[in-house]
Amino acid sequence: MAHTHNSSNDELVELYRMMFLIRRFEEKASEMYTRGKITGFSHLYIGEEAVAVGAISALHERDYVISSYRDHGHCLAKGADPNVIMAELFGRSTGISKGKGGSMHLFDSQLRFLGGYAIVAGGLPITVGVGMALNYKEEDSVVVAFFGEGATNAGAFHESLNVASAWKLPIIFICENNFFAIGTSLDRVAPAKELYKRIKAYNMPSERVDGMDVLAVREATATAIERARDGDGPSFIEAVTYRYRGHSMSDPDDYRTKREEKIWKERDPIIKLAKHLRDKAIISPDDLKELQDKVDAQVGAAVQYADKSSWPELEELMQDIYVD
Ligand SMILES: Cc1ncc(C[n+]2csc(CCOP(=O)(O)OP(=O)(O)O)c2C)c(N)n1
Repeated sequence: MAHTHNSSNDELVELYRMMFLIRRFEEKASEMYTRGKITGFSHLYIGEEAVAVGAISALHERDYVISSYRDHGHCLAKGADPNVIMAELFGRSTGISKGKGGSMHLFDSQLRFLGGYAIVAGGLPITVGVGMALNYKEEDSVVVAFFGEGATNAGAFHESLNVASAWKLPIIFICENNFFAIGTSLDRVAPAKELYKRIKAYNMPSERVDGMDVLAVREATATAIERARDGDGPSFIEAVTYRYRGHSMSDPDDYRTKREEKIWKERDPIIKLAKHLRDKAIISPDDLKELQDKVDAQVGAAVQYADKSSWPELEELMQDIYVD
């Protein structure tokens, strides 16, 4: 693995733990969906964990994160309690959005996790608004926006990048290029397939990184954050990755070959980091097993917590819609 010089052993173990937590959390959520405990839309992040964990690990607590509908991983990486995310997926009042948002609308302003947006590229103009507020208030925070490559063909994407660059807003745009927008491959809709090259037109730094390498993502994000904090404006990172599951729980995923899936799974970021930790004797096999067992117990407890939580009351239906 590349770039280990910037991370201490404890940090490496923490990167592993967080990716493993997201993977296990979503495997469990998928099981609960199949059992009818979770309903509605649900988009799993399995396979893409290194992007959220690498990028968010480079942030301070005071920094902001905005995601798309594929948001469980980003919210966990930003520090949300698995209990409240699972409760949200179950639609319970103890959920992070009081059970009224569901999978695509995780939100916690204190955590500085500002959604969860169901509209493709919908989070981007909001990210620009946050960036403007940060500059206006002269806050020393940055905002990171995550979105899929499908969003890069939306008008809102181009408007957002243009304004962000013209006004030197402290934003890191992270495109999770998993090559498919539902069943539409990037090849069919993009004349320029190396997305990061398109961004040169907005006069901001843009690069492509291996989104299956948590340390590569972390390092690229750290560089972009430094630039944003220095007042030099936004950056764009194209993280090349792959989702192992269908687009959403209702997608049969019949547009990709088994061979392609196998090739990507051989590059799994979690297995790769575990191997690195073991090979370099950063963690003993026993300690690794203990860490994994703890995560499994935590995910099991999240399901219990969600399942015994109450449903939102009918009176709550119209609450939290407008702010005074
Ligand atoms: C404006 C808009 N158009 C269409 C949709 C339906 N839709 C939901 S997800 C999606 C694909 C987006 O793919 P991508 O941006 O690559 O993200 P990924 O799902 O791969 O993470 C589409 C077309 C939508 N939610 N919003």
